[in-house]
Amino acid sequence: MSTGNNLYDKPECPFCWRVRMALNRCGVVYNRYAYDNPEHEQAWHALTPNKTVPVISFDKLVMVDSSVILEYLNDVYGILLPPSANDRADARGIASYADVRVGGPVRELVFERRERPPKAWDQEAIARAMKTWHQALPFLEKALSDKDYFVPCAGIPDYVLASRFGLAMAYGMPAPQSPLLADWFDRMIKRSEFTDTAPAIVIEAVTKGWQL
Ligand SMILES: N[C@@H](CCC(=O)N[C@@H](CS)C(=O)NCC(=O)O)C(=O)O
Repeated sequence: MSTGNNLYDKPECPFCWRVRMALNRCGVVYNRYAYDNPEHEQAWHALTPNKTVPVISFDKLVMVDSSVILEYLNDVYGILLPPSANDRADARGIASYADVRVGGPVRELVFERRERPPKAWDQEAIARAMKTWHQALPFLEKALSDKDYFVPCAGIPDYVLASRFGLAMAYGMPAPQSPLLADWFDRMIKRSEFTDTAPAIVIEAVTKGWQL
């Protein structure tokens, strides 16, 4: 294991990707290791009681949960959440909703389609995921309202939702039936912290755009 800042991750994990976006935005330089690379697996394993990714070590400080890492980065750099306690509470509520209500159906779709031939897909499960996805979006549309981002200049809730939207797009979730959210995502995909850190499958999907 190298000294300094080390991130153990896997490219397509939405929890890892949001952390990469935040690290990029905060200008943190780090070594990135695939957690299942035999050269690094032992170091990763020794650091985490959870045996999940992302795991980050900033010298002696080790963090094993993406929410903890994001909050820490905001504590240090102060640019990922708004300054007022009330606005931060709103932002955390949006991030939590996005993870559960949008993340759930996207995860279901990804698990159904990833590395499986279309013949093996459970079409009922896919239809259910797509329905739940559409049902989850109006709350977020209302929360975004006329703002460009969920927090000024984009931050934690934007990265949490963008990690879910990016994978949704890559795995063929239908386009959001919300011009406000579609415009928000268009803004997100132009940001360097998104393009510099997105999984290859998302970059490929972004060049094609949402399929209807
Ligand atoms: N609450 C954790 C969840 C992390 C998580 O579930 N990561 C998944 C990958 S997306 C994982 O490591 N699963 C175990 C594995 O892939 O072996 C966090 O936010 O960091």
